[in-house]
Amino acid sequence: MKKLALHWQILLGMVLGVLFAFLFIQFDWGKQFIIDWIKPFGNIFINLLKLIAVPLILASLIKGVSDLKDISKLSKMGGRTIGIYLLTTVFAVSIGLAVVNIIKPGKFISEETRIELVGSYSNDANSKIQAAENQKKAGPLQALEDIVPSNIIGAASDNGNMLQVIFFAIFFGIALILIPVESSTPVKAFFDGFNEAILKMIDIIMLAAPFGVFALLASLVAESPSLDLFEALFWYGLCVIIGLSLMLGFYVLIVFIITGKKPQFFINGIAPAQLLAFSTSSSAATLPVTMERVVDNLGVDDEVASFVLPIGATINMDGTSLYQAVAAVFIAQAFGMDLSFGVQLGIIATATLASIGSAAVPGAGMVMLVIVLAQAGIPEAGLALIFAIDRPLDMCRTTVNVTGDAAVSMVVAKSVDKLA
Ligand code: DAS
Repeated sequence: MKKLALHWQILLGMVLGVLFAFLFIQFDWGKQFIIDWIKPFGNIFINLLKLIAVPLILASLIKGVSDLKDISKLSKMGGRTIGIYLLTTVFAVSIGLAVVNIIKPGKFISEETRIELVGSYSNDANSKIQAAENQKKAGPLQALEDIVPSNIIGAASDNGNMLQVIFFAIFFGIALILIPVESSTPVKAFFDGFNEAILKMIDIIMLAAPFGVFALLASLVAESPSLDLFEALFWYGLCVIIGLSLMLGFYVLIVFIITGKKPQFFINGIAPAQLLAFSTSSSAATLPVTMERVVDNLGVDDEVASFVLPIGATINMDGTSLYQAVAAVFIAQAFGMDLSFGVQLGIIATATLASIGSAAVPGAGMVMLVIVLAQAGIPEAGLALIFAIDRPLDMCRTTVNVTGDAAVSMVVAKSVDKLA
């Protein structure tokens, strides 16, 4: 049989996981069997995703920041590009927070299911919820103070403060730019190779995704067969889709207002790249087609496209940042945590940074979600909740990531008079 594309394998794993669990919980030994013999594989899969988060931040941010030294030659376009990318990402996160706070998908989870959830992940959940409570009693500049680590190993440890790792990575990257080229070249070469290896590790981890999803969904059903969890997951998925759709509308509007190009022109121009992004869940794999469509069909000068798009594929992931904000708040709601406005502002910062650090490969947004959860004091155990339906959402958010890159390349081209 022709090998099924990974996302169909994952969707199959989801369905089989649910069916397998509903069948086994008919027997009185079924639930315990799943908890003892199936759930561990789901936890191993989640641990693999958490394992890769810190090395991925270090590799992709150090590489990304130290590569920026080329911008000095293109400072006008470079500064504008990075600035617009940051603005669209912060806007995307804000859209995500608005949608998830209005729809409140977590409210579909019954109280007993919530208690079961906190119970089944108690070691992780309670410590995180307690940490978040402590955070509230902290002084006004505590959040700023917490960003600067006193020990990078401690910062990278399991309960570490992810922003501290990001702080170190950016600081180190800037230092790499400032030291003599003969000194920085071997270090940059090391981190380029390190980055490649980490991306390969994500590829391998994603191969295990169908089995991981099977185990996660089977244990989810076995531990709380109540349908309310699935209803909550449905509304969570809907929040992401609504937010992503609003972002697509935002891009069409921005392109029309700033460049005067009609919506139909933009949509027809970028559609083939969107379809490839949807089916591959990878901005990197789609980049060649995005480049071709933007130059040949959207009128962006080649010099602008070849600068703006590769940076965009790496650091501009508006769909991912929106998804991370929705996922973080949904998990908090599922665990009965009401996030203060301050914590949600923190999510804007960490989701923006996490999406910058996310690699342009399938599942990267999920890996970096660990940062947003850790920073906001939300139990990472919640990943098990949402991973089950992550792949279809990855397909959608990658489509938005690519569309955002194309829209920004047209805006930058227009601003330097290089849009046909
Ligand atoms: N799949 C990633 C991309 O290629 C996005 C994500 O995982 O969130 O853009």
